[in-house]
Amino acid sequence: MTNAQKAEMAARVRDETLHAWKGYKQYAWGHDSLKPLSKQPFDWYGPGHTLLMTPVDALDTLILMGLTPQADEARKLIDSQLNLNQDIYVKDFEITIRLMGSLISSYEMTGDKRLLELANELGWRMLPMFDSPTGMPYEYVNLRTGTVRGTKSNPAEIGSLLLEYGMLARLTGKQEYYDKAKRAVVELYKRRSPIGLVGSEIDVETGAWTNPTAGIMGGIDSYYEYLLKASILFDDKECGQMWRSSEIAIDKYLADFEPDGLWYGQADMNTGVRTHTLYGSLDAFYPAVLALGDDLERGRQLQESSFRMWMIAGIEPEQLDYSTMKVVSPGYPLRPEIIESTYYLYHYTHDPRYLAMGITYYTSLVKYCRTDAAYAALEDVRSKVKADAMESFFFAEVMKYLYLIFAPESTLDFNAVIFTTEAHPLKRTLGMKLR
Ligand code: DMJ
Repeated sequence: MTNAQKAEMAARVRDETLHAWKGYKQYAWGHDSLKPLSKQPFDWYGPGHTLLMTPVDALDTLILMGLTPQADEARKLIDSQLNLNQDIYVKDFEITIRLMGSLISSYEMTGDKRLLELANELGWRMLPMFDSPTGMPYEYVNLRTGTVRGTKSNPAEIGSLLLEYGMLARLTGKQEYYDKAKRAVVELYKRRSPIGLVGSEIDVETGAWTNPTAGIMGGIDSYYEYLLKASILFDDKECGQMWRSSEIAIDKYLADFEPDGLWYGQADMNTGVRTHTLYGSLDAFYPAVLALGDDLERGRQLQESSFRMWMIAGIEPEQLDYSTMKVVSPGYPLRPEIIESTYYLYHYTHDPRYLAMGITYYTSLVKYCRTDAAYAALEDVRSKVKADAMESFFFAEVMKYLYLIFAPESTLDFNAVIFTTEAHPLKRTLGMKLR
């Protein structure tokens, strides 16, 4: 592709983002998200309890795309209306990655101090979640009272708070944020099996595993991602060591070399015996992690498998059994991971194959998910029947990564940031280091 062709693709992605944003604005302004088929607003925690999930999660994408009037209107709404003092039990993982991550990255991009104030308020309101006997967070915390719920959690939800809380510690000088999020990761890592794997569910009060299935799938995924990324963002040697030892166990027990290519399946965390051969849209984050962690060749191989998954139905299913190539979970909730990995691989290789993949994703999204109001998830990628949902990560991740594949590299200096698991870029250098 010539630079002019890439610029045209980037402009198309921006136009489609604007299309979806206009739908949100027209039908769901001031609410968490838009239901794109019924054109109704949706609030995660019930009517009257908005946390402005879409405008907050979308804000740094709007800024990066140069959609300045839209970014300004979103920022005004957030600055004046985001009310965190609500009697609701929120899921700490989702609120951290979607809200805190974007408030911090958007603060870094705009210098708007109100955004940092809100991130800090969210931080202290959620801090009681770490007050379990093990230091691993409960699953839910009440934003007004600080009371907690949910003793069963998983590695992703326990281990994917450190980038956001660590940056908040840096920006506010409150070391406690870093220490509590770091302790949660270390406590989880300490409970890995003798062969170095973690399971998919753990009791945060007793520290006992309640599901021993290991994998890189949803529920575990971003725990591994954050070990590597925290080691880079905070120059945290202990996280680096935890990542390297985990990567060895992942390679040994979860990687699966089939005749048609490389996949990652599931195994018992204690024995390493293969239990399932499932791979899905969430697993497709891993090529990006491999590339960032210097295993570009393996990242490229796995990306080919992810792309094969996408091509089965012309848009990816939530899960397939790679031993039979049968779809076992047919939905497509507008997931971004495969696009994220494509962006990383294009950045590192400049191989036009990844631009071609980007065009394929764009074409499929427009063909199967676009509605007159916005973009919709799919109930079933085989029938292409739509679902009445548009998650905020459509703005935060899908459109951002798609745009960055084609936009000039000067749009965002890849090497100057670490992307959170929700695609919020955090600045790598602040001239100040935590221990
Ligand atoms: C996002 O909220 C994040 O990427 C998370 O790590 C996994 N799930 C969604 C996107 O699929």
